[in-house]
Amino acid sequence: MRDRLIIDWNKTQQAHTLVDQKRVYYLSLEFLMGRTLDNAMLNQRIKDVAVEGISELGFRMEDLIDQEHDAALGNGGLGRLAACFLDSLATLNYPAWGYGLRYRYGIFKQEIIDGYQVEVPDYWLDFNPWEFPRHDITVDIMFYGYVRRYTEEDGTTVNVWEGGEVVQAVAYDVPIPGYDTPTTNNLRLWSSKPSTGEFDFQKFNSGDYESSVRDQQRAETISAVLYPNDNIDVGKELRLKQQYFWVAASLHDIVRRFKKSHRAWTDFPLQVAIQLNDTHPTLAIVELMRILVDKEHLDWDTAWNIVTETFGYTNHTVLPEALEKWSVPLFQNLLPRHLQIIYDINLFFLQSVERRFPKDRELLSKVSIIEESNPQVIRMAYLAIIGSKKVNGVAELHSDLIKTTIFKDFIKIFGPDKFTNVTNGVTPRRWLHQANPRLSALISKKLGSDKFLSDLNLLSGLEKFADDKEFQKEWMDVKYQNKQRLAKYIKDTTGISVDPNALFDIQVKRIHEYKRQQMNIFGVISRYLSLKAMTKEERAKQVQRVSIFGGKAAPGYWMAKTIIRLITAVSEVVNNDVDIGDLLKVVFIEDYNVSKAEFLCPASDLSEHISTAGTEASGTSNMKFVLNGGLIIGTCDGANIEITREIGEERIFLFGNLAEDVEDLRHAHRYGKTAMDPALKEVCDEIEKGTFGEPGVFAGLIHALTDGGDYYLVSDDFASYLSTHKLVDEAFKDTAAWAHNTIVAVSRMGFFTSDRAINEYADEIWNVDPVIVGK
Ligand code: GPW
Repeated sequence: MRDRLIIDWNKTQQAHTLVDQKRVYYLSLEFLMGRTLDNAMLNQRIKDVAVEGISELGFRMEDLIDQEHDAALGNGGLGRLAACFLDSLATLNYPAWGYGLRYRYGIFKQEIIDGYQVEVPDYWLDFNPWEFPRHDITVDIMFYGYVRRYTEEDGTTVNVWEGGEVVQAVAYDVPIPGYDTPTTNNLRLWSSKPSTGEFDFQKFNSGDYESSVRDQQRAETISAVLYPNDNIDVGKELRLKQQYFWVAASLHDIVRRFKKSHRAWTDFPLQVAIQLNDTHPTLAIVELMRILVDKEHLDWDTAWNIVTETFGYTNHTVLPEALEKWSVPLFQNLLPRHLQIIYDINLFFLQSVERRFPKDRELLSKVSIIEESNPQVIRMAYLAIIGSKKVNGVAELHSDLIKTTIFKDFIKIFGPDKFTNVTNGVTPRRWLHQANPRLSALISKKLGSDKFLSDLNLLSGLEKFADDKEFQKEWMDVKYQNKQRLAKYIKDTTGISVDPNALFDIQVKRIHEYKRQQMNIFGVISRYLSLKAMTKEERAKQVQRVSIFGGKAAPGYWMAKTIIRLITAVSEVVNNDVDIGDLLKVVFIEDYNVSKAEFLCPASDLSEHISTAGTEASGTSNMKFVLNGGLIIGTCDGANIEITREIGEERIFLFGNLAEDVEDLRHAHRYGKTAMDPALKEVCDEIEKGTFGEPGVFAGLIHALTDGGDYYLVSDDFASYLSTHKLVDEAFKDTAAWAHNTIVAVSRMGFFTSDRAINEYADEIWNVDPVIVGK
C-alpha cells in the first residue's frame, strides 16, 4: 500500500508543479488521522483484492487492520476536522498541503484505574510506515536574541533579528490519498533537532558533555509532545515555541516553493492561500510580514496588502477561556522582532480606526491587539482577524454568535462581508464506508451504485424506500449487527454484558463541563432511581438502556476527571444491582480515539450532543452518528440546528434553553433567583447519601450546581432533558417508525460531507481550482 501511495504521490506532486496553480496550505497544530491502512485500501479501491490475498495467506483483514497504532496527533474535533479536510481536499483534486508538527507523543492513552483516569504516554513512532523522513528538507529556526536596527545610506531602516538560539526543523511527509482519484496530497510534519547536528562538538570536545546533551534535548523537546488541552488556553512558553517553530518552517517552505516560479511578490496571493486552523498558527501573519519586509525589503504597505490577501482564519470557539492570549513579556523574550511587528500592525490598524471613528475613543481599546492588562497580553484572535482576508465560523449559529459577541466591534470596522460561515462536515469515506461497511454496502445495493461516497447528496435516493418493510428490516439488521459487535467489545474489555436489543445511548467526545457529560450521568442516576421505585410489573414495561460514555479529560482539568469518576462509580452500582438487571447498564469505554469512534458511531440508536446552548461551535460527531443511522438528543447548539433543518424536527430530540436566553439564566443564578430542579435535587441527595461511594469525591460537581452558580445551566435544562428521554423511549418502541426516521435522516445528510465544506472554502475563501492528475 505504501508503495502504491508513493507512486501516486509522485505523480501528483509532478502534476502540481507543472501546472503551478494556486495552492492551499492548511496550517493546523493537530491532525487526528487515526489509522491509515484501511483508509488507503478503500480510497485506492483495492480492498476487495487485498482481503482476498490476505485470506489466501491465512489471515483475517480485520486482525491485520487492528495491528495499526492510531496516529493521534490531536485532541478532539478540531484535529479530526483537519483530517477530514485533508481527505476531501485530495478527493476533490485540490492542490493542497497540510502543515503540522510531528509530535513524538500524541494524545495520551487513557487508562481507567479504580475508576479514575490515568494518563500513559503515547509513543507511536516505533513503527510508522506512512511517514517519509526528508532529511534533505530542513529549516533553521531562531528563538530569543535581539533586534539590531540601523539606517541605510538611502535612509531606509533595516531591522535584523540576531544572536538567538537556533534549532533545526526536519520535514516528514505523509501521503494523503484521495478517494477514487490518483491525487495524493502531502501532509508535511516538522520535527525538531539541534541545528549543529548530533552534538555541539565544541562543547563536547571541551569536555562539557552534559551541557551539549542538554542543548540537544532542549531542541528535541519542541516537537516532543502534543498539548493535551481541548478548548482551553494554558499559555506555556513551550507551546509558543511549538507554534513559531512550525509556522516559521512552513512559511519558509511555502515561500521557497513560490520563489521557484520567479513571479512578482504581488502575485503571492494569486498562488498561495493559507488557512489558519484556529489562532494557533496566527504567527504566520507576522512571520510573513517579517520575511517580506526584513528579508525581501518590500515596503510595509505592499507587504501588508500581500499578507491580508493570503490568509483566512477559522474560529472554532466562543469560550473565553479558549481564546489564545500571549503575555507580552514572555513573547518579547522569545520573539523580539515579531513583537515589534505586532506593535506596528496594531499601530497602523488603530490609526485607521481612529480616522474612521474619531469620536469613539473606547473602540480603540476594545479592538486593540494588545490588551492593557497586567501583564499586557496579545489577543491572537484579533491579530488573526486583522491579518486575514476572511474569517469564518464552523456552523451557522456559531458564525452568527461570533459576529454579535466576541468579534462584534470588528463588524463595525470591516463590515459584515469579511465574516462568513462554513459549516463543518465529515468525510463519508472514513465515517460511513470504512466505519460501517455493512451500511455502506446496503446503501450501494439499494441505490445501485457507490457514487454516493463522492457525492453524498445521492443519499436522497434512499428516502423513497423509507417505508419499504423489507428494506427497513435489512436496515435494522445492519444496526443490530453493529450493536452486537460493540456488545462483544464491551464484554471483552470490561466484562459487562449488554443486550444488543437494548437502546444504545452513546456520548463520546472530550470530557468538558460545557459538553455536559455530568448532565447525562445525572440523568442516568435519575432513571436508576425511578426504576428502583417501580413495581416489578411497571419495570417490565420499560425500555432497556445501555448508557455508553467515552472521552478523555485534560490531565489538569479536575472537574472533568471528577465527571469520569462519577460515571465509573455509577456504573459499578447500577450494573451490579439485581433489581435492575438488563434494564439499565452504564459503560465507560476506556481511551476513546478515532479507531474506537469508527465502531461506536455505527452502533448507536441514540447519541447525545447536549452542550449548553451557544457553547459548542459545531460538533462533528453529531453528523457521524446520524450518517450511521442513529438519532440524536441534543440542544439547539452548533450544527445540531442545521441537522434539524435538513432531516426534519420530527427526527431529532431537541430540548433545553436557547442560546439567546443563556445570559439571563446565568444572571438569575448569580443573584440567587433559581431553585434547583427537583429531579436534579433528588440526584444530588442520592450522591450525597453515599450511594455511589464516598460523597466527598463528588462535592465539586454538586458545588458547581449550587454555590458555583450552575454556569452550564444543568438545572435549567434538566426537566426538559428527562422528559425528552421519555419521548425517546416511547419512540424506540415503534421499530417501524424508528427505522423510517433513521432512513429518512440518513437520506438527508448529504449536506454534512466535508466535500461540501471544502468546496465552499475553495470557492468563497481560497479561490482555488482542482488539478486533474492523469492516471
Ligand atoms: F478551542 N474545538 C476543538 F476552538 O476540538 F480551539 N478543540 C479546540 O481547542 C477548539 C475547538 C478551540 C472544536 C469545537 O469545540 C467543536 O465544536 C468543533 O466542531 C470542532 O472544533 C471543529 O470545528
